[in-house]
Amino acid sequence: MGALTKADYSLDIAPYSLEVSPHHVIRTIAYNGQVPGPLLRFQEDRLVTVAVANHTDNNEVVHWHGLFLPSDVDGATEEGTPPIPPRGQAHYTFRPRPSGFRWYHTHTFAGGDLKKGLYTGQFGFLLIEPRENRARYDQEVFLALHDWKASLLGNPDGSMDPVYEVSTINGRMLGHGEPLRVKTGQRVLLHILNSSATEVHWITLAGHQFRVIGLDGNPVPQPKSVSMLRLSPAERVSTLVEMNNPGVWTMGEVRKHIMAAGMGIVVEYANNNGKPRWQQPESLEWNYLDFAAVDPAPSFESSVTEIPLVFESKFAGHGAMDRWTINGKSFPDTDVVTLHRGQRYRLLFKNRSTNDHPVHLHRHIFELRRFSGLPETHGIFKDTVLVESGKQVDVEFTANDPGLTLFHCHQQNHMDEGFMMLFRYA
Ligand SMILES: [Cu+2]
Repeated sequence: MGALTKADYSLDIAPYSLEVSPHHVIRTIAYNGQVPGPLLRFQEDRLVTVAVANHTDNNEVVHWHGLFLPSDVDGATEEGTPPIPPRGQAHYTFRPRPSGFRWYHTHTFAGGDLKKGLYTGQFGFLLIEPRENRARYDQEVFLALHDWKASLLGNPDGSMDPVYEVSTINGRMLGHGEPLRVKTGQRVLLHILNSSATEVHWITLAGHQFRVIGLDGNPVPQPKSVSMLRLSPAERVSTLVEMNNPGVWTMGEVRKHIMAAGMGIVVEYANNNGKPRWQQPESLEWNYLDFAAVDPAPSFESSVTEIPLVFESKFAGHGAMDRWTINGKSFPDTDVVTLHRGQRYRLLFKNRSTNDHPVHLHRHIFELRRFSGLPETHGIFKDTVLVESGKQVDVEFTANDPGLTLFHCHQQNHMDEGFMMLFRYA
């Protein structure tokens, strides 16, 4: 490998022992011997090269989540990105865009091996700096929610799902990481990522409100203060917190057993000490539409091509994980949807299963347009949306990035069990 220029980054994928607490060391795989991996800051549209070395015994690939990249560097082998063989190397060279809070992670198959894929520590924050900074803040903090030590647990119907022993924020259990140190009067910009392989998380900061300014790294039209955030796998929330309640507080998972498993972080004001205080949020509501544009949504246009996508599960036998289908077929046998460049599409996500699904479209950003039983909405742009059990969510995007494009549920066990399909451009 040639010498790297100063603007470049390198990632080493290798086995790593993560000390989540003095009593818990987790054998996993990480980038550059740290969890999360290094924070990558890219300038929008400025060519960058990331050199990746794979020191493991398995094929790897790095996906740049939320970016508009050519299929051969996007980081999904299904789109044609070459895998990085064991002990091999790859260079990813691209112009990062759009600006915003993105992330990078492995995009490999795990199947029944719950120590592979997104069950590992292979994830990191990626910030694409805009030409002008919009948010004003005193401190910028990146937090990743993750779950560890997965095993399969039987459901009443005999099918299996992963459950976890340990949950962390930035690779540490509550009380075992550095506290988040703040000062009275500060405005702290929190960029929160759910990097869990399969779990949705609900987060609150005792004594404080979150002013949500971005979803999946994209500014929302109507920032609003809430007492609790919900993040499904792969989702990000960017939020400003006014540090106006001096003390020592806990930020963490609203569900007691998940916080007990470690998902929390102490927020400590300067010159304060003592036991961190915790309180349940006033409201346990989360609704994407709280942040939508307030002016009436443009009505559904007939020039938009609708693509209905029906999600269903198939019982695969006692002791097995369910199989998943889109329009009746499992990957790699799912239909390939043909897109025409410049055309506007409306994806109709119809969830006819008993699970919620965080579905993700590669290489594009879509606009939330309608949730079951509600009027049209607009102004919220995302790359991942949680489609709740039994519900329908409609999103729109313009086909403007030719190349093979993967669409899948971001829950590792669901994508592994067939919940994946490809779009191609005509
Ligand atoms: Cu799913």
